[in-house]
Order: sequence, then structure tokens, then C-alpha cells
Amino acid sequence: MTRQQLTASIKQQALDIGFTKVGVTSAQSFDKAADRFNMWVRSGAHGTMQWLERNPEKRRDVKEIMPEARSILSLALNYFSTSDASGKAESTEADPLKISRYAWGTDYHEIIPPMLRRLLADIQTLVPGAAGRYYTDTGPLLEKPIAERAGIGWIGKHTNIITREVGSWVFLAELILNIELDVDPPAEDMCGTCTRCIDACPTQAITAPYQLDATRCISYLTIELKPEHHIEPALASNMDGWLYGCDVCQNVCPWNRFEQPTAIMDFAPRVKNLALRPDEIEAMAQEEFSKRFRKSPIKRTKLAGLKRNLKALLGTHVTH
Ligand code: B12
Ligand code: SF4
Ligand code: SF4
Repeated sequence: MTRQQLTASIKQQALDIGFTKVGVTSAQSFDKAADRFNMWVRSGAHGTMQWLERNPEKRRDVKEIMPEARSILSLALNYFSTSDASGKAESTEADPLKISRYAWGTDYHEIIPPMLRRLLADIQTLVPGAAGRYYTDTGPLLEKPIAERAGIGWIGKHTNIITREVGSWVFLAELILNIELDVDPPAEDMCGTCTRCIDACPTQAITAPYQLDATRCISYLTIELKPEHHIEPALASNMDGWLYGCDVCQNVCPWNRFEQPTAIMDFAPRVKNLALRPDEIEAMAQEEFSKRFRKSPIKRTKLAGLKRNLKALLGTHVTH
């Protein structure tokens, strides 16, 4: 099999497994992106996410993770879901307490790793001796710069990857391989003169095009900021009903008019978890929280985090 044929069959396998888009880039280091990343961390824009300070050399160069790396497969998985398995519409903008779309169904950290494992096994059947390391979200990788260089999509001014095909409602994953594959051309920036995301951000977290001050971002405040920390009233008063995560910058992006329903039924909204009422959260005990948010991204914020977020919102304009 030629390299071209091998690349094509691996890509086809990724699509057969259910990934929405797949691209290939080399294992060369990501110097410019890593320099920007380091500057961002030095500026303190990562807030309390101290884990981002670790492993800068791995983020720059995947060969620090896997010395024999030759190529990186970048994978995108569409998670845009609009209804649950029974076809019922989701609860969303109209709700006083809003949950970001990525957290409506089963946690992608549960869904994507088995898909990556299967893909690696398929590749090993095609190429005996092939070895790989896979990641989604939690690894010390610059997933967005990898996706951009592999042609998956460009980093929009809101700092998320946007695909031409289905917009930005995609999760990213990578498979680092010890085999040479044909690389794809990098994606081109298609934001143009648009500034909708910057203008719409309720807390002015996008401080300049392509630059996010995480400490102002509702997603950070409601998910990553530890429950023992309070959300500053000046930010809380602009949280606009977002209880967990935030989708404003993606909701307003014109490229998301290309959104398509995901084929992954596990991303379908768990309707009961979305239509949360303030009194329900206030009264919720740990046992119920654990049961209700099992395998849901929402468990990340912990019960105390959810209650803290609610308090931040109630201190402002959400009414019972
Ligand atoms: C830390 C983190 C966060 C932080 C910081 C967000 C951020 N923008 O980086 C917080 C908690 C705020 C967050 C929020 C969200 N996250 Co998050 N997060 C991550 C994580 C773990 C690391 C990202 C990172 O390295 N950030 C650091 C900064 C420096 O990186 P950056 O924004 O990419 O900056 C680069 C560019 O902006 C560019 N750049 C900077 N300046 C300039 C200037 C010019 C001129 C140009 C051209 C480029 C440029 O260079 C920078 C360095 O490479 C990744 C997973 C991973 N391992 O990569 C997921 C990830 C980025 N998150 C994801 C998601 C889904 C979200 C949310 C949508 C969840 C939600 N609905 O609430 C929000 C989106 C908020 C937003 N507007 O970005 C997805 C994004 C998928 C996609 N389509 O891009 C990822 C990739 C996880 C995954 N595997 O799918 N997240
Ligand atoms: S996720 Fe929300 S708070 Fe964060 S940058 Fe986007 S619009 Fe702003
Ligand atoms: S809203 Fe406009 S500027 Fe922001 S990411 Fe989308 S296209 Fe780019």
C-alpha cells in the first residue's frame, strides 16, 4: 500500500467509526502556538487552572510525549444535538438556568476514548508495528493549533475551532502515530471582519480577536473555578443565566448556521437535567447529584460548584 492509500484508508476508518472530520499533520513542533500559549499563561489569563502550567515542552512538541511520533491525526466529533432520543426538544435559551450544549448529554470523555482505541486497533491491523497515543481534552496537547494545522478548521476569534462543514460544535481528539502519513494543508481563517462573538460576550472575556481572558469567561467561572471561590459580583451580574458553561460566542457565530445534528445519540439532552429549577438545586443532596449527573460533564463542577453558580446567578437577576 502506498502512503497515499494508507492515509486514505485510515481517514475512512476514522469516519466509519463515527468521527465527523479527520485531518493529518506532521509531528513537527508547534513553536508559534506554544510561544503564544506560554505568554498567555504568564499573563495569568488561565486563572486557577494551574495544571496548564505543567508540561510546556510536551505541548510544544508531541515527540516529548512519544519520541517515535511521525504524524498526528486530528479528529473532530460533532456534538450538536437538538432533541433527546424520543424526539423531545431540548430546554435551552428560554430557560432561566442555562446549561451549555456540550454538557446536555453523556460526557464526551466517556464517548471519545473508546472510538480512539478502536481506530488505533484498526490502524494496527493495517500496519503491524504501528503504535500510537491518543488524547481528548485532558492531555498536554495544543488541540486547537493541532486541528488548525491538520486542516480541521481555523481558530475563530472566540478561540474555538470552526469547521466549514458543521461549524464549531465539535470536540477535538488526537492520535499521535509512529507512521508517516500524507499531511493536509492547514485551515484558513474565515472570520474576516466579523466581530459578533467579541461583541456578544456577556463578560467581555474575549479581550482582543483570538484572545480569551479565561478569568472573565463564564465557562471558566462556572466549571473550572473551584467551588470554594466566589464569583465576583461584577462578573456574576453579567452571567446571563448561564449555570454551567456558556455558548454565547458560538451561538452568535455565523458559521454555526452550518450546524448539523450529531449522529451520536448519547449526546442527546438528558432533558430532566437541563430544566433545573433553583429550588431543586438548593435542596439537592450529594447522593442525588451523583446519580443524576453520572457520566455527565456537569459532575465536574461538583454539587458545591453548582450551588455556588446558582448563588452567583440568584444574587442578580434570576427569579424563582
Ligand atoms: C483550558 C481550556 C479551556 C479554558 C480556556 C479556553 C481557551 N480559549 O483556551 C476555559 C475553561 C475557559 C474553556 C472553555 C471552553 N472550552 Co475548553 N479547553 C481548554 C483546554 C483544556 C486547553 C486550551 C488551551 O490550551 N488554552 C490556552 C490558550 C492559550 O489557547 P488558545 O485559545 O487555543 O490560544 C491560541 C489561539 O487563540 C492563538 N492565538 C492567540 N493569539 C492570536 C492572535 C492571532 C492574530 C492569531 C491568528 C491566533 C492567536 O494562539 C493561541 C495559542 O495557541 C482544551 C483542550 C486542549 N487540551 O487543548 C479545551 C477545549 C479548547 N475546550 C473546548 C470547549 C468545547 C470549551 C467550551 C465551548 C465549553 C463551554 N461551552 O463552556 C468553552 C469555550 C470558551 C471559549 N470561548 O474558548 C473544546 C473546543 C472545541 C473546539 N471546537 O475548538 C476543547 C478543544 C476540548 C476538546 N477536546 O474538545 N476551555
Ligand atoms: S464562552 Fe461565554 S463568557 Fe466565554 S468567551 Fe464565549 S461568550 Fe464569553
Ligand atoms: S462570530 Fe465571527 S469573529 Fe467570532 S468566531 Fe464566528 S466568524 Fe469569527
